[in-house]
Amino acid sequence: MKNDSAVALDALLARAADALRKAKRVCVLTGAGISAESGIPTFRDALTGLWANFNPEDLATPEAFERDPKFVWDWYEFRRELIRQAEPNPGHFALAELAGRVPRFTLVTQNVDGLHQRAGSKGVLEYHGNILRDRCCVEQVIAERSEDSRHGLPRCAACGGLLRPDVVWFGEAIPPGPMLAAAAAAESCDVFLSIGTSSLVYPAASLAESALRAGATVIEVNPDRTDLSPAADVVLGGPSGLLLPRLLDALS
Ligand code: BJW
Ligand code: ZN
Repeated sequence: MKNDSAVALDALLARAADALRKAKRVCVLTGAGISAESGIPTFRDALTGLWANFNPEDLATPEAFERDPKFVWDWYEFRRELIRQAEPNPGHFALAELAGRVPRFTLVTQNVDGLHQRAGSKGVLEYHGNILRDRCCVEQVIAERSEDSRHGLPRCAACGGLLRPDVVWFGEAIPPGPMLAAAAAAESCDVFLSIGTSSLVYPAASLAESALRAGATVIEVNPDRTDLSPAADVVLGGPSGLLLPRLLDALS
């Protein structure tokens, strides 16, 4: 026999599935939590998070990079290696499958790890860039590394300028393409899913707020409560690698 909390979770999954069944447009926002079960640490976990021993301003800002590019690059190279060795988990695969089950589907990710694409998701809007690409600080374009930069700091093959990871740091603008497409999807969706994000970082966190204002059903998937939880219509409390496949099952 199922205990009370299992019955309550079944009822929440049924409500979420019902909203998805009726939806014409679905918008999904994912954060670091969806990749946690692939072995990639989240940012804000006090013990295991990527910033557990650092101040974010010492690592993820243009000022930090200007001050000490080697220190910042070392952190990114360490994370790139972790990401290259990681595999998408059932949460990523469930979202790739969900795309085929609803008429219009937009997947916005704050993650820079490319795991949604590796799970088969198409047209992913990379809100905070992609850690595996290099960008030239001089030309501001995606760039190849020069041959002779294997030992020191990575340099652009075309102009010799310093390279940086193609991600969005604090104080930097979101790339306009993903930003506009994500805003349009959030404002026009019937169902908005917020998965594995602490909902603390803006403007990404404002997407759920836009969806709420526009009258969408907002579903949150997260083992912990967030600032979004009180406003969400359905809160599925648990890991996305477990709950998203169950949501798909409830849909069929
Ligand atoms: C699980 C799980 C499991 C665990 N299953 N879940 C308005 C108000 C206040 C501040 C601002 C504002 N507007 C802008 C700001 C400033 C700033 C900001 O938001 N600061 C806040 C900290 C207050 N924003 C910016 O600076 C942004 N830029 C900007 O606004 O520019 C303006 C501008 C305009 C025009 C010209 C110039 C400028 C840029 C933000 C960039 C964020 N960048 C980072 C780093 C990316 C590169 C890298 O990876 O190194 O993005 S910071 C970091 O946070 C990363 C993430 O994408 C982002 C969000 O984190 P996320 O994904 O939510 O992770 P966590 O760790 O916080 O949460 C994980 C969650 O998963 C938890 O809830 C767990 O419970 C859960 N979980 N296991 C499901 N198995
Ligand atoms: Zn260059």
